[in-house]
Amino acid sequence: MKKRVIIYGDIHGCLKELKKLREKLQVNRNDIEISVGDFLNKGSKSVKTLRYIEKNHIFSVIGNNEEKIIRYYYDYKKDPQKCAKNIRKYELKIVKKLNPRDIHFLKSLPYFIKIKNLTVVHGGVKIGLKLNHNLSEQDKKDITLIRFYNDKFEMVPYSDKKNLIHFWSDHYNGSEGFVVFGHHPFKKPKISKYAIGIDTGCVYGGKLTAVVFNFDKKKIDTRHYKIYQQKAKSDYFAKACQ
Ligand SMILES: [Mn+2]
Repeated sequence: MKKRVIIYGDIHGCLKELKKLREKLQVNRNDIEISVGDFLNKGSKSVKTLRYIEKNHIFSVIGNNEEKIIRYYYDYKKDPQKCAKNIRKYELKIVKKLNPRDIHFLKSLPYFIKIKNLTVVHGGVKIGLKLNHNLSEQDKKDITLIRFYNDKFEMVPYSDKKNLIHFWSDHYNGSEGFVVFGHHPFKKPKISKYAIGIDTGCVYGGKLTAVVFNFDKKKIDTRHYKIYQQKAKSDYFAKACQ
């Protein structure tokens, strides 16, 4: 049987859509499945999704939402009342449900996964960044949070709306392989020369996207991939915010 590498965009607790997409893909034991991170928070089935991912041996890199929930878990343990006041209701619900095993799983997630010439990260790869095992705290932040550069090619926070000039993947030169990423929701997968963004906003009522590569012993053919999508049943985030 042919081996595939299947990569899922931001799931954000949309477990129903993940299961439907896996059915469409007819996932089998020869496949390697990877999530780009942000498989929890904002949607309705965060903790169930976490346990489903672990149980089904789906690999994942860490997203900014996993990092945030880990942080809140310890804040809550330290001072439940203060934490409850400072975080969102739907985040508090998740934090209260997590057990030590869940936290152990979240803390074990890497910042990048490389399979030959294919690289998976949550946000992206900043110009000049080398993905190795000596990442600084700043590198880790950049990997999970990068979206845009300003006109001087400096990373800018997403709130700095007037300086969101260049999207990172349009200027990435392939130095760390072909990158599959999530984090920034697009209407359609964001296709650049050496990268593809596959967060298509499932939790906002968009779609859950998977990109599929054929896995060859020598190399992954990154020019020929297939996209599979599952439409969201509803705008889960809007519901969570009510
Ligand atoms: Mn996300």
